[in-house]
Amino acid sequence: MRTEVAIIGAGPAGLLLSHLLAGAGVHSVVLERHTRDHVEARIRAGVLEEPAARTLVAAGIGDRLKREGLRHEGIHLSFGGRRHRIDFAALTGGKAVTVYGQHEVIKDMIAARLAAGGEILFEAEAIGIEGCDGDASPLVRYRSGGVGHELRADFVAGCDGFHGISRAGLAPGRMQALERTYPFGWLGILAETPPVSDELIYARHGDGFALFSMRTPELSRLYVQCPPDDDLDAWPDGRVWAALRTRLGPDTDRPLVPGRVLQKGITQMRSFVVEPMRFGRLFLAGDAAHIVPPTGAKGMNLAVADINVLARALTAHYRDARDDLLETYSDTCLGRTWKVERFSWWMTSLLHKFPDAGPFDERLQRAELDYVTNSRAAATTLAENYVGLAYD
Ligand code: RFL
Ligand code: PHB
Repeated sequence: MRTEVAIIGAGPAGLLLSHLLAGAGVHSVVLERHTRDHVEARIRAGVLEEPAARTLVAAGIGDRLKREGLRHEGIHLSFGGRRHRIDFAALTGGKAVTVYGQHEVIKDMIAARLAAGGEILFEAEAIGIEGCDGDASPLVRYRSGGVGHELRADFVAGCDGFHGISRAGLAPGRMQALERTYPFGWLGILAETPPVSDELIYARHGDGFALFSMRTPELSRLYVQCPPDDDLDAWPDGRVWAALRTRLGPDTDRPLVPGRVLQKGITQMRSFVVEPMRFGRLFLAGDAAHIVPPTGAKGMNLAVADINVLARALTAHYRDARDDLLETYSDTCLGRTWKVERFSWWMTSLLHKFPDAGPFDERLQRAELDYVTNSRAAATTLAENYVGLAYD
């Protein structure tokens, strides 16, 4: 099989790329190792920053997002038994974020691609990429239905997430992986319980971090900090609700009412960036190239930002025979990525209980929370990063 751009992975990065390329008349094939049902049911991110939501709307895949997404003009930081609101709209000239589940974005993008005749091959697992460094067309080998296949393309987009194979295709010796791990994880639940607040609550408590988020007026998404290697068995529902009640505290709009838990999982916390994000005709985007801890709600948004740059660069190649944007792809993406890495690390440091923190570190953390909730300058820094730094 032959295409112009071979895309590995049908997550937000891969699907958005195929959609934007199709809009520019560029042919692509998406290879996805899982079934359509599996990728549409994967519960992950929930917050779209302003530039990412604008990208989806401009691409014609934002109708349901505009209808069903919840516009949030602020968040709450909770500590010392009280909530403090960060007013995004007032601090950023009217900007906001949209609460809309990543799996809903995925459903919208898959439906739009298939309706337009786009090629997404489900249960097709890429197993090798060859010949990226040269003028000849690279080759992606994949397995589908127990049989090996080949996909030849002008370019390969590695959108296969943190555990994908694409990153291994970068030039050994000429790439660098930079990483920080954190001494905790997040236990997350999706539960049938009405939101305790109209906006997200990020809570710093002596027992550890907790986050209240939501999906719909009936469905809440809640997280508690847990040891990094904790087992799900250690967290029966009763323990999760008790931890949430303690850490979120009584300062909520409505009391927390335990409801049916629909989904439960543990996420490791990691910051990771690979440099450069390109090797010849292979371009990495999204989690394949970088990971952030979820405290800043940035993972899916970073994927959208990369794809914005990559789609523009590939379109310039095909439409205008210009390769300068492909040449600068990695530098352009890394410049913004590192600012988002900084913000996600900072939010994580601000709100979690670090097992080895002494009284000095705890006083500093508390001072930082006091500062960010009392200084307009500090609150503006948080707000402008949370609603999303502008694209170039
Ligand atoms: P994805 O979504 O991981 O998609 C990669 C796809 O590639 C497929 N794949 C392969 N396909 C073919 N052949 C292979 N060899 C393959 N290997 C892998 C996979 O099956 C998959 O379908 O990466 P992408 O597109 O870069 O998107 C990244 C986002 O999914 C991720 O950053 C976010 O979910 C992170 N994240 C959040 N991001 C936000 O922007 N806002 C949030 O509020 C937010 N909250 C979160 C999060 C992630 C979480 N978890 C579970 C990791 C909350 C959580 C709990
Ligand atoms: C979510 O709704 O899943 C969510 C919200 C904010 C975050 C992380 C996850 O920082």
